[in-house]
Amino acid sequence: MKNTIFAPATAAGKAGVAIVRVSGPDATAVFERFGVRKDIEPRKAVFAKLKKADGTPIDDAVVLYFKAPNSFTGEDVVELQTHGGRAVLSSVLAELSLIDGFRPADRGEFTRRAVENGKMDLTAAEGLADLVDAETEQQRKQALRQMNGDLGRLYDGWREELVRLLAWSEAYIDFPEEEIPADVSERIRGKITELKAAVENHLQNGKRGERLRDGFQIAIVGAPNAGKSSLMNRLADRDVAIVSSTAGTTRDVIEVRMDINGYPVVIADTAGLRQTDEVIEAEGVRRAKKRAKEADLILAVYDASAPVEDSETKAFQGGNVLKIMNKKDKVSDCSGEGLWISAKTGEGTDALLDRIAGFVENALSMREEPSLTRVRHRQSLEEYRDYLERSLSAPEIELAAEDLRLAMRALGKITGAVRVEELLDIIFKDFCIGK
Ligand SMILES: Nc1nc2c(ncn2[C@@H]2O[C@H](COP(=O)(O)OP(=O)(O)O)[C@@H](O)[C@H]2O)c(=O)[nH]1
Ligand SMILES: [Mg+2]
Repeated sequence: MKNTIFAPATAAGKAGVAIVRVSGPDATAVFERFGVRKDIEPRKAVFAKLKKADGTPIDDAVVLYFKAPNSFTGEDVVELQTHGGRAVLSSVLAELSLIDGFRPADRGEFTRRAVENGKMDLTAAEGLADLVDAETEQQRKQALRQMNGDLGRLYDGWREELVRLLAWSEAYIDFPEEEIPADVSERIRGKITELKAAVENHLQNGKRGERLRDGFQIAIVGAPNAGKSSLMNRLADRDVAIVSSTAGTTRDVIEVRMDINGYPVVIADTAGLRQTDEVIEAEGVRRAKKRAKEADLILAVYDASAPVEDSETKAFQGGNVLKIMNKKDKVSDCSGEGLWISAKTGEGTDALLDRIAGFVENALSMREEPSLTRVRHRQSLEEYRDYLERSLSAPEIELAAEDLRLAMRALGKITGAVRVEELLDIIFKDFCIGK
């Protein structure tokens, strides 16, 4: 018999109302324990005076009952909405832990039960976790979409197609001479080729979903004293990095998270690029270069007033590099190539922000088809694609069919149709308690 689990569903701390959620076969034992009348109708808010077993009052509360299977977890669920004081909450939790078969919920356990009871697939559960974590508007939209099953439906569609292809293959294997059209093997191959093209396309635009979850990465690079830290502070609108005329001040990578038009952006200020014998600074330069290599967008900052050419920064070229001429206020001729700004006065930084927003939007904006959002999706999808590919070059139809079965398994791992317990443990560890 399964335990009945309980946990606060609201964040810890003082608040107007706190919600404690109980789910499991014995959830309705709560009524008796707290001296609430037992004939509570499902889905109806009921006012109740919660009492301890010895009859002393705990708090006035609103009680909600969701009868299985019509609840979030698919089990009997009881919600106690009490006042949000710490003492009230700990008193309710202490009382719950005394009920037979009751125990505190693990991280994500409510959602895990919902998945196990077929209330949602794994991608939807992940979408729900992302929705709780969403910090920007676009992250929220993507998470909501995934929670509502868009991604799961896409993969289910592919799975159904595979089931059909497998059935055809098997008929072909079992009755090679009977009334199966001669071109069936060609038709199967054609369909597999289509599926493969679809997943390849999906994998390509997939980085967008992962980036929207983790943030678009921008690295500010340039020579010492070019004004990188000043620019970082300008963009973040606060003093995050130390600005100084002493070259080599910034040594480690300093990050700020920003919301640009609803998109999450991580801006990194880095150590100035120059040859140096100083060990710590050299490490800083190494980290700066590494960060730039991983970035989605590089802001290459030049000191427009400097008399010498900056060849280290010039090494950064390409479609994801924005050339920025800083210290505009110090020079009279601003006609050269690049975006001219003054990190000191703020001139030109609005235009720069617009340019950045353009890059971010182009990289992260939502497409018609939902995007994969996690490395684990990518890994399974690559596996799936490889099996499709292998089945196309299989020497016999029996082997091709086996590859299709393996491809189906790889897809099933993403949605949870194929259950891998360790995988579930990893996924739900990222959840909060009470979700
Ligand atoms: N006149 C002027 N000085 C600037 C500008 N941006 C930065 N500085 C100055 O240049 C020096 C180095 O700035 P900092 O941001 O620390 O450069 P970093 O080494 O590239 O991070 C400081 O003295 C800043 O005040 C600017 O746009 N105009
Ligand atoms: Mg600096």
